[in-house]
Amino acid sequence: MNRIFSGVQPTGNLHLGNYLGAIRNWVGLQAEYDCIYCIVDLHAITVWQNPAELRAQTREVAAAFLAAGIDGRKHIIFNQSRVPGHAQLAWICNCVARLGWLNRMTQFKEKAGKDRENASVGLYAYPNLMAADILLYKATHVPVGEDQKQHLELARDIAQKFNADFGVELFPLPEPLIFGPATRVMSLRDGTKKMSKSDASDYSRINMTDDADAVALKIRKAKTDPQPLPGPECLGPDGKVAPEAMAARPEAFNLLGIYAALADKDLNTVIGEFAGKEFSVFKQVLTDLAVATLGKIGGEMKRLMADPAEIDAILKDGAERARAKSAPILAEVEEAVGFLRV
Ligand code: AQP
Repeated sequence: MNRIFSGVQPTGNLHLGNYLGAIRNWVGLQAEYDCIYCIVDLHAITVWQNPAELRAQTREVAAAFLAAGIDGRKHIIFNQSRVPGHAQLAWICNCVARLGWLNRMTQFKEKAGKDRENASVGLYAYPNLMAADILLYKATHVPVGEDQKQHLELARDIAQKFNADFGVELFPLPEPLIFGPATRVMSLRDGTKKMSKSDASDYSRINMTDDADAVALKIRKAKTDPQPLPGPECLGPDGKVAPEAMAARPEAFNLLGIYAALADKDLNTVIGEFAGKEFSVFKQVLTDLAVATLGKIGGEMKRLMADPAEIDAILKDGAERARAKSAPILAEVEEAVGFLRV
């Protein structure tokens, strides 16, 4: 059976982008794949995390997985630091990957910003750890948002170079799985920036645990423009929204994209449905749909987090099974590299 690996960082404020761009899609993959869903706490500490909050945030992500419908008994849910193989294989990936490859990673440039010299070495080497996460289980498919495509390419390059350097066919080349209309959910305050956990403004995102009033308020305050909603005239000859139309009204298309994803409809259908309508009307419909979808999940997350015993048991069991699955693969890697294993 093909195997999925994917992860979410426990960096707090899980939001609609994490849900529509990742977690929701992962739920649907369970029927077809052997799934390993990881709370990547080693990745999280590449930027400063308050230790007490990190623990709570780790449980929050586990709660989101479970509440969204991931089956932690049939598949695997665990936190990365419980399986030392991730760090061990990451070191080997550090020695396989080339500096030039990492220098091209756009996410490091964005996250390190102008203060590059002060960024952690971990943030720079982050893509190598991500490669190790995937390769440690010989995952064949990785569901990723647009923003992670470059890192997955790097994981493929590392797998290929490892196989070539050591003359083995050890790692399969992992394939990306990219999903529908809400692959990239943008900030509610600025349609050109992605919705993000670390945005200073809570009004930029809808959190998975926001209650109905908070969701309504954030959608009401979401940035728009003075024109009514766009219609089919915004579509280009290829039937997709023309790039100029998108660039001219990023907030409008972001909200339409969110609606399409929540309603499980094609973006063009949604554009046809709301063509020429006022934002006030559309925002009310969007609010009702967002509350109906997220309300149930957020409620279940709060229930699980109130008594973490259930979450902790799932994580403990998941980590044990992840260690068991990864151990023979790590042994094969060590054998290929030439580590003496007495
Ligand atoms: N805005 C988004 N739209 C669609 N998908 C998104 N993802 C994140 N933001 C969006 C997807 O969620 C998964 C988990 O992301 P992550 O925890 O690894 O961190 P990230 O991509 O760095 O997410 P954030 O929310 O922007 O966190 P910060 O602010 O900490 O950097 C991934 O599959 C990601 O694609």
